[in-house]
Amino acid sequence: MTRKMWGLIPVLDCSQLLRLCPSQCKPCAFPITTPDPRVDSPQRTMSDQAFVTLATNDNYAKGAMVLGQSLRNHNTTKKLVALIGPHVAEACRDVLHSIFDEVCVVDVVDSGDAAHLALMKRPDLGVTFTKLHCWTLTHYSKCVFMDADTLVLSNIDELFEREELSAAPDPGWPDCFNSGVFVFTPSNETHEKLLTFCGENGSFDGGDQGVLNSFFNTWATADISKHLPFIYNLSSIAIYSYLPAFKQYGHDAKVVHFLGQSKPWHCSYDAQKGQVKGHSLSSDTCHLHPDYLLMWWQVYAKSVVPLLQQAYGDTPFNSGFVEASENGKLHEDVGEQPSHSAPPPPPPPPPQKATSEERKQRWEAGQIDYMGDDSFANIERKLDSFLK
Ligand SMILES: [Mn+2]
Repeated sequence: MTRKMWGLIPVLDCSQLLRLCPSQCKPCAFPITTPDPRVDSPQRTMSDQAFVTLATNDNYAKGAMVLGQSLRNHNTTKKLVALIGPHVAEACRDVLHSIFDEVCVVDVVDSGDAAHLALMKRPDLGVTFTKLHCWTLTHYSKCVFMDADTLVLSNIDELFEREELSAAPDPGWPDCFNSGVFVFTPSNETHEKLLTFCGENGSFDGGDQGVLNSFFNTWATADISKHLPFIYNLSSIAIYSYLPAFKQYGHDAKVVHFLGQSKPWHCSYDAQKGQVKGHSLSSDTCHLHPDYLLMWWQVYAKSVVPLLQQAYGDTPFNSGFVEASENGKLHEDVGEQPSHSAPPPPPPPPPQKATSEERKQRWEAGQIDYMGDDSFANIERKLDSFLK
């Protein structure tokens, strides 16, 4: 099989291989780039390919709604599929149905199949097994998986020109790919292999990214065309670790990934002022880039909240909005504690005025003062003075 043959020369990409081929055998390389004949007609291609996301609870469902809406806003021609866990509320499912073409409930615990067997061996990997379920969407010829904490900033349908498994480097360990955005080919065979692999080897990071990197373990070296540019999975954490690069290339970003513990839905939003507020006055969410955070909330406020209001009817739900009450003060609509109309106060100051050396040491130890000295605005100002 041609596939196997190419597998023996893993360090070369397609164009390098083509250069090595004598002209008469050039057609041999075609299987790599020629699309499957079944997907020749554009009509067929449209229904044959899908963006897929996953929501295991109502919060991630909100993320999935914003992601789906952002794909629609940028006129994708692909189908949209949401995999959901059994605990997602009925009203959220209704909203997902109005944004996505297909909503599939995945209950690995109840499935009684190979996935369930694998889960019994590794109960810690429940969400991972749910995510791996995307490989069973065999009525699509190719899919792009996107985490529910991603946001699309422009049309990215060109990703479907890539082959399995294409993904962008992880900012923390760039020889691993980040599994928040990846191109894959649905296949029951691959799904079974992944489950077996998972049951036998577990995951080195406790999640799907560890499993997928161990399984697709030639990603870092075999084929550069499977390395998606970083702009298809720009994590807000990476912005701070290499800010000059962000200033240089950030405006090309196509997908933002709100990686890490704090998510956009942990904040609240003042719709009147169009401002995002940190959750419970913590500085936790401050590493999320303010512009992208605002974009997420704008999509959510404009397109998702009306659908949620319709779906929930008279039942109260947490919209995440802060509203002006009669006395003119702001309060969160279902929040436990009132938020202040003034911006959150900075964290307690360090014992004495930190010298530039001390600040550098703290930065390198990961103690970043997002609200104060190391705030985005301050770093930007400093950079601008260097780059002038
Ligand atoms: Mn994520």
